[in-house]
Amino acid sequence: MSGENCIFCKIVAGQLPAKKVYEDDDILAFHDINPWAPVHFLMIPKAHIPSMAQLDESHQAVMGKIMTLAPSLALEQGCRPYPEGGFRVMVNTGEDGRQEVPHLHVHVMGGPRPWAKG
Ligand code: DGP
Repeated sequence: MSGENCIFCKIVAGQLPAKKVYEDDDILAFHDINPWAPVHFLMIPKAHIPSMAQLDESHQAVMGKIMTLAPSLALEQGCRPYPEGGFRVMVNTGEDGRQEVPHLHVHVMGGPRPWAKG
């Protein structure tokens, strides 16, 4: 399942380049092209889900995988350990949520402050 003209589906398909952080059959993580923080990567389901607003029970496993993997990837990518360090997780959803790319993605941001944004 892939969204026509979806840039993140194109990254999943290898049609657009990305600096990958993690990949398995269900999910992909890659560096954000416009980082807000010293560490800033995105975690996405490979299947095209437009946003968090479309989630239902069938997505519990893939979303659970993303949320439980995020802490170890954050540490691997250079976030400092909790509680002095930690990270910020953000899922922008829809126009009011300032979502720009209509393929569900979880931002994971961290590293020493100050950050460029956020
Ligand atoms: P959002 O506002 O939550 O939809 O943020 C989308 C993010 O996706 C934004 O921080 C920039 C990032 N982004 C957009 N296009 C690309 C791309 O082609 N490659 C990568 N790596 N990131 C992208």
